[in-house]
Amino acid sequence: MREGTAALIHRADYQQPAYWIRKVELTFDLDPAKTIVGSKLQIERNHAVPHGPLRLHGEELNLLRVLIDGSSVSFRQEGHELIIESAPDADFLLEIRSTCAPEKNTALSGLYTSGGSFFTQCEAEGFRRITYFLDRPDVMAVYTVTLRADAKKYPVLLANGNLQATGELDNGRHFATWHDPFPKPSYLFAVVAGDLVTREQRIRTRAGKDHLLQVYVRRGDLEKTEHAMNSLVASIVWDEARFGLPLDLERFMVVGVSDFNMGAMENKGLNIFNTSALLASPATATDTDFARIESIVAHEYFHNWTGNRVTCRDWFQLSLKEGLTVFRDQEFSMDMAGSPSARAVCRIQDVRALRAVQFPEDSGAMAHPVRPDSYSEINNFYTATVYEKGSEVVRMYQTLVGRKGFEAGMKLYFERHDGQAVTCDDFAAAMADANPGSPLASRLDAFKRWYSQAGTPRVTALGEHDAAARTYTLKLRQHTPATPGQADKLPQVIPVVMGLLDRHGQALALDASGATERTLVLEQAEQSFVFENIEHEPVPSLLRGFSAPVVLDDGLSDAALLVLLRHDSDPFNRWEASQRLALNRILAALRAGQPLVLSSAFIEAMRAVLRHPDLDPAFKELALTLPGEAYIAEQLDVVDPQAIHTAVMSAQTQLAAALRDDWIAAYEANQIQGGYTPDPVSSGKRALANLALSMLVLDAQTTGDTVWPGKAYQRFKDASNMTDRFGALAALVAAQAELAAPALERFHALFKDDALVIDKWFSLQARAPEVDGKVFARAKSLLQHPDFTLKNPNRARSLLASLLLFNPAAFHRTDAAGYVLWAEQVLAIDALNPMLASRISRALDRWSQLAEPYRSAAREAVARVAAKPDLSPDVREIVERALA
Ligand code: LYS
Repeated sequence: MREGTAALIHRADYQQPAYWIRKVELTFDLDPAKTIVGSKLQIERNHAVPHGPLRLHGEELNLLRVLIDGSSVSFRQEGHELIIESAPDADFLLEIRSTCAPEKNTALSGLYTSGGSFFTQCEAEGFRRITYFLDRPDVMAVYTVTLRADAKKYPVLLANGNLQATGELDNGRHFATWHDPFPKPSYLFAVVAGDLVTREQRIRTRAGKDHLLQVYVRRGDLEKTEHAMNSLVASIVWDEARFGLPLDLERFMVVGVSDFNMGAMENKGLNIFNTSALLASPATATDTDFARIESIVAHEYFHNWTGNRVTCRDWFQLSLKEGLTVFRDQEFSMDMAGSPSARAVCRIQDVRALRAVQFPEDSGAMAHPVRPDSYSEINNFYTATVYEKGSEVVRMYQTLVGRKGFEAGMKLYFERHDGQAVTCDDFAAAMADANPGSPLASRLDAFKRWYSQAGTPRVTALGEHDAAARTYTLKLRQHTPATPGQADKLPQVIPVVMGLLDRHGQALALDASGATERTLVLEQAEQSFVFENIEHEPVPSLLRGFSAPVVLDDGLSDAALLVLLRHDSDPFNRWEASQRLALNRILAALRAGQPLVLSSAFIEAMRAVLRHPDLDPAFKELALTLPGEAYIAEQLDVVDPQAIHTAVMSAQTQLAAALRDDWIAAYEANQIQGGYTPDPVSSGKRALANLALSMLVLDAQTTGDTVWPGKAYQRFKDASNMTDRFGALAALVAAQAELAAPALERFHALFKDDALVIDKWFSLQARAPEVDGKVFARAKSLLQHPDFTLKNPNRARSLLASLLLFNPAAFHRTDAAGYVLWAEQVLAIDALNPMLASRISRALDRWSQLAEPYRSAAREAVARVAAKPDLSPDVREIVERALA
C-alpha cells in the first residue's frame, strides 16, 4: 500500500512496547504463490508502561485467523497494524494464521523467491511482511520454526539455530524443525529453502567445543566458496584472539543468494549473502572482490556479538552495531594484511571510501548524525554516515583509551549488556567506565557530540615558530558547518595524532621523554599547543593515520608536503601528502578557470615514488592514483562536474606522458610468476602493474603508439586470473582504444553464463571516463541489452549506480539527458523495489551544489519525481529532503 508524505519517527519519542513476546513458534507451508504462516506467540503485558491495546505490525499479508488462548477474539486492521483492544492482563497465547506471496515479492524484503528457492530478509522491518508481530528490535524472543515444503524442489530447509527434527510428510513434502536458543529480535530471523549444495568444515574453538561451519550455494557454485569459508574460519579465530569472543552456536551457516538488496545479513546462525559478497575464484573475481568478500564475511560473523548478542534498542541506534562492526571488520582486515605498510594500505583504502561517499553525504541534503534524530523510512539510514563515520567514531574511542583500554571497554560492554537491546549511550558509558582517568572519561559528554551532530568538522592548523624562545606553537581551530536542521554546532572532541619533522625529514622530540608522536585532544573551538626546544621551523605531520573524520587545512606549502611525502614515518600521511600535492594543482586550475599544467616538482615527486626501492607496490599505486572526482567536488563551493573531469583527465594524461619510461619499468617489474593468491603483496603488485598499463595505453592514445594497446589486448586474452584480465580490459576501455570493442565482446562471450562477471562487464562500461558523451550513450544503449534487467539488484546497480552515482562526468550533462534518465529509472525501479530505487535516487541529493546549467535542470528532475503521487516512502523521503 502506498501513502502520501510518510510521517517522521522521532528518536525522542521512544517508548517501551506495551507487550513483550517471549516465545515464538512458526510453521511455514512453503509455496511460491501462497505460503501459509502459522504463528504462536507467548505474550505478556509490559507493566512498566501504561496499559494499552496490542498493536502488531503486518504488511502485504492476508489474515486468515486470530485466536487468544484458543478462542476467537475481536480485532481490527488499520493501515499496517493489527489491533487487539482486549488483550488479557495475564500471560497469553496468541495464534495467527496468514498467507503471503513470496514469488510476487520484488521488494526483496520479507519472504521471497530467487532462482527457484526461498529466502528472507528481515532487517530492518521485513519480518512484518512474513507474519504479524511486534517488529521492533527491543522485543526479543526464543524461536522454534518448522518448514514444510516439496522435498524434490526444496531438499534443503534452514532456519536459525539448531536442527531439532526432520521427516517425511504426505504428497512428497518434508519438514524440518529448528530451534534457536538465543532470544533475538525479529530482524535477525531467517529461513531458506531450496535446492542448494554445501561446503562444510568443522572447527574447534579454544574452549574445546566443536562447531560445524557450512556455506550453502546453488549447484555449480561450490568451487567458488573456498575463500569465503577460509575467511569465516579466520574471522572466528580472530574474534576469539582479539576480543575473547567465541562462536556460541553448534552450527554456523552462510547462504548465497543472487537477488539481494545489499551485501549480506547477519541473521543469527544463518547469515544470508549476496552472491557478489560470497563467491570468488581466481578466474572470475578480482583482488578487490577477494578482499571485499573477506571483509563482509568477517563483518557478518562479528555481528554475532556486536549486534546479535547485544542488539539495538531502536533503529536510531543502528550505528551501535554497524559502526562498531565496521570498525571490527576494518581491524580484522588490517591484522590479516600483516606488515605495517600493508595495514596502512587498508587504512588508506578505508579513508578514501569514507571521503568519496560519506563526506559528500555529510554536506548534502541527506546529512544526518551517526545517531539520527528522525526518519521516515529506516531503510534510508543504512548509510555511509551510520556505517563508515560510525566506525571512525569507534576508532576514536580506541585512539583515546588505547588498544588495551578499548578491549577492556568491550569486555565491560558485554558483561553489562549481553542479551539486551541497548543504546549508543550504553556503549559510550562502558568505554568510559572501563577507562577511568582516560582522556575519554573526562570528556564523555562532549565526545558524544559525534553521535548527535551531523557535518564534517573543519580543522585549521596554524604553526608558529619562535626562534628566540625555541618554541613551536600549534594553534588548532575547529568549526562544523551547518547541516539541515542543525544550524549551530558545538566543538567536538578531536584526537589529533601528530609529530614534527625537521626540514630534512628527521623526526623531532616533542617533549623531554624524547617521544616523536603524540595525541593532542582538540576540544575547544580554538586551542594552542606549545612544543619546547624546537630549533628551526618544523614541518607538522597532523592527523596521522587519519585519527579523526575531519577535513584538515594545515596550509602546508608544496615544499613541506614534499618533505612529508619523502620522510614521514606515518605511511598514511605520506600518501596524504601525495594526494594533497595533486589536489592543490587541480583546485588551483579549477579556481582560476585555467588549463591544468603539472609542475615539474610534482612530476619528479611522483617519479621518485614510482622508482622508490623500498616502497610497496600497493602504496605506490595508491599514491599515484589521483584524488577521485567526488572528493575534488567536495572541496569546491560550486561544482562543475565537467570541469573537474577535464582537469583530472588532463592531470592523468600528463602523468602518463611524463613518466612513460617509469610506467614501463613498473609494469615489467611487477609481473607475477606462478599461481594466483590474493595476498596483499601479490595484489599490490597486480594493482601497480594495472595502473601502469592503463597509463601506457592512455599515453598511446595521444602518441598514436599501437604497441601498448596491443600488449594490453594480449594480456587481456592470456591472463590467468580476473585481476589481470579485467585490468587490461579496463585500460583499453578507459582509453577508448580501438581494441576495447573486440575485447568487450570477447569478455562477454567468455563469461556469458556467470552473472557476477557480466555485472562487471556492465559496470566497467558505465563507469568509464567520459569522452564526448560516448560513455553515456553506450550506457543508455546497454539498458536495452538482453542481459539487462531492473529486477536483479546487482544487475541494476552494475549499470545504473555505476553511471548515476559513480560517473559524474557521464551523468551531469548540459543537455540534462542524464537527469531525464535518472527520473525515468528511479520511477521504474520504485515500482519493483523501493529500497533499490531510493539508493539510486540519491544521485541527485546534492543538486544544490552544482553550477548552472546543471543545478536548475537537476532540481527540476527531482521536483518531477517528487510530484508523483504514488512514490514509495523510501524514495519520497529522499526527494523531499533534497528539495527542502
Ligand atoms: N545488517 C546488514 C549489514 O551487515 C545490513 C542490513 C541492511 C538492511 N536494510 O550491514
